[in-house]
Amino acid sequence: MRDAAPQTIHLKDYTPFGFLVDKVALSFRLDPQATRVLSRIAFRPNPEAADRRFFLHGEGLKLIEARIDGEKINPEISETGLEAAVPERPFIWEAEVEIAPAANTALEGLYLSNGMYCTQCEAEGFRKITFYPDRPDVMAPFDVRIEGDQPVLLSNGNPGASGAGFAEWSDPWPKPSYLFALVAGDLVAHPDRFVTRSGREVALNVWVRPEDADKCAFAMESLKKAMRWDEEKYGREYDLDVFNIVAVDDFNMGAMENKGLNIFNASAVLASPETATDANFERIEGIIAHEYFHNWTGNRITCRDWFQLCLKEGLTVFRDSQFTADQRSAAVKRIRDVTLLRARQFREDAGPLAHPVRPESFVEINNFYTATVYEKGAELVGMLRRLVGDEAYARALDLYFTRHDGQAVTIEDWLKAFEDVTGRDLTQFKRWYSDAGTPRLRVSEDWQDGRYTLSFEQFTPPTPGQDEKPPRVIPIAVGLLGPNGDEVRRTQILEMTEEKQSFTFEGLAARPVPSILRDFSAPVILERESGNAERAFLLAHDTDPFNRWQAGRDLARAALLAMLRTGAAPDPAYLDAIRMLARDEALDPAFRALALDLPGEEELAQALFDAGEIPDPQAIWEALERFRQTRAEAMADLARALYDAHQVTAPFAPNAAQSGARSLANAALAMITRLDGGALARRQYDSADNMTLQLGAFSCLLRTDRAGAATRAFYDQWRDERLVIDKWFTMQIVNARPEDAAGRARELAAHPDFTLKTPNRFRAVFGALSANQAGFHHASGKGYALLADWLIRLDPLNPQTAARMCSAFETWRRLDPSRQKLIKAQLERMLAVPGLSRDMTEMLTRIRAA
Ligand code: 0A1
Ligand code: ZN
Repeated sequence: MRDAAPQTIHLKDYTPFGFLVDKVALSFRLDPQATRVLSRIAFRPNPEAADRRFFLHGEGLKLIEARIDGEKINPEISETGLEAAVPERPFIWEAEVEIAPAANTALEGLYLSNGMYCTQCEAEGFRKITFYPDRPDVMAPFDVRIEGDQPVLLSNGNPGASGAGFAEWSDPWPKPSYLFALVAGDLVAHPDRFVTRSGREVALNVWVRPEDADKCAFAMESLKKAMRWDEEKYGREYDLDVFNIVAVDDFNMGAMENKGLNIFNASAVLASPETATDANFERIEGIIAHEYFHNWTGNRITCRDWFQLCLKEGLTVFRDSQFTADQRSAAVKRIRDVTLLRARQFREDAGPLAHPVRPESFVEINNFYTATVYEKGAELVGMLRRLVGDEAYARALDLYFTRHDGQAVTIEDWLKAFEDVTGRDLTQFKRWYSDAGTPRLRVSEDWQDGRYTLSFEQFTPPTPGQDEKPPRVIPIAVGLLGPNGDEVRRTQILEMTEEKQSFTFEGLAARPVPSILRDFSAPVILERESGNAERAFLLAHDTDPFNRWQAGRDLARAALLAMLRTGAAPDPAYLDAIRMLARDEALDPAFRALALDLPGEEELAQALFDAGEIPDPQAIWEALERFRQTRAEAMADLARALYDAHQVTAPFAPNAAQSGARSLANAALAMITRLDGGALARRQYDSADNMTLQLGAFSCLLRTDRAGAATRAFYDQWRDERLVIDKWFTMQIVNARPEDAAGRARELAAHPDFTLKTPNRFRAVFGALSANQAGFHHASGKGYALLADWLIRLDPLNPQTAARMCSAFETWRRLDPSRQKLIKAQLERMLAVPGLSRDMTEMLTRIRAA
């Protein structure tokens, strides 16, 4: 049976559930085809609720028996749940249901991954396990008993009795059902311990398949760092006797913060120097921290309803970014975050899928785990912190934690904590949560008699369902530099609240050069006419590392746009400036590597579109190629010197210093490969003792005539390491020439190692295809057709992952009529598939409506 007729859920319709839950007791008898789940739930009427209808969610469940206070009943069952008549007093609900984990390919609810039982309940997966009020504002303590012949049986909370074939768990902290978890399998532990600052001893474990036991140490170290950091920076301690992390191969997302039992996509936890890149290590550290931080921001204090998702996600992303900034380099982290925000969130905000950080309606909540909710949500927390200051931010968080511990709350509650601590009125700030779209900030300046005036004008383009956008509060961090490069005004936050507003600086000896939106103080698009001379000046002198990087980026972008518009050659101003920067030994190698990164195809396409032009993905790719080739030639000697100077001789460590050196060396290698045909890359490939260098060399070789041999060698070496084989799939497609990308993806989807069952593998091929912009948007339309074919195949098995990948089509309206027509045809074709999931239907309908 496929999904019921799609229904739109609205924020404004929220009502509390008619009953409170005092206790949940679950008992599982595991079996691949017929798992039995017994539930015993203590309900009592909710005095705050008007509606006493007793409806329990439930999907795909076979009800064996249901009882109220021991009396058998015959509830009315529909596709989405059941309804029963219940007493007007506390009562005990009991139900026994049967489910089939082996048949669950959607990876939501209880499923099997490589013979291991595991669960994913966020957002609405618990209803596929048993009948329950599956909504985040219903919180209860859970006791769980698992019966099965697997050696390891895990659930949330603290361990209780266990013996041959069974284990009991008890979670004293009231939690919503989306945080429930169960794992059963043949697993080994990588154990450790942590003593909290109040002296509580916590047993820590990373559970993996036996063959992965050597890839857990880094995750464990990251976990301990995160636990300490949350105590030191937020005063938050862990609250159970155990903390378990489990790695699973088949998982729709990165990881999940289930109380005391985090379940991770294997790619977000397993790492060894030979198999994981520096970027993988950094991602693992960040995700481990993210899930751990949810223990307070998400679990102890959770969301009233799914519209409030950003309450836990925006805040937790903000916290994990702070953590990474503290562990590594704050500047590098900020640059990476903003690059991602612009590539994903700005793109989302500018297209048919644009939605507010707190959406007002949805059909399928799984479609709203987006860059807007997560990344823009985190930016809003950062802006709040800037506006109130660090000290008030800390007090507001303390108030939020004490006031709402154990509750399911809203964005209003969150903002109220800030209002109460600071006395500020945050009504206008709240627009950031309700209004979609990226504000544009136009800047002009004036210099007269020692008075320097910056004038700003804000404007947010319309987004689906929202035409009018009143002005927002925008914290604009500004510093001023004097003509000799000295900073004459330190960073200050200009608080813009009007549509147009000016700020004047007095008493300056000479006309300054402004550094605007330092540290990217607000998620806006800055529109400013400034020349290359000024950009080069800021690149050389700005004290704000983010804006220094931005100046280089602006130079490159202006040069690339000029090439695209006039066929000009790459601008020598850029080449001079970048040579100087690359050579500057005072600068962190990681920063220099980031400065060598060019604006991506997405950024250039959107810039052209914003200027009223039609971006041609092929032309953009060609311009970037030409630019890279010219730059490689202009930097030939320097590239070799950089390469030699950044060879790491110390034993491998995935820390910021070594990974910075390796990324600069790999950036240099990419330039050198354009000139030496891959000779040096081949040497690096052969001698590499870690995946960062091996993969860096491999991706270079893929662009040379040594590609075939390298591809075979890489596969032969790594055929038994599934996470490395994912990279092998991806690399071949992202490095393919535009005309070859779809063909390569088609071949790889026919490879015996390809499977629809593992989202990582599906994304390794089709995520890579959509990342190869010129390849995906090849004028023939073959990229579009191929992706549509495979989404149609994936949808019946895993609608969630299929739906997420529809966003590859979200930019269609900015393309030329011919490509638009090709995409439209694929959208129609997919929408016409009988029984298409609610997930895909919602995504495709929204995209098509553009
Ligand atoms: N809450 C998790 C992400 C997550 C969301 C949904 C999932 O299944 C639909 C799985 C994980 C996080 O923020 O890490
Ligand atoms: Zn999260």
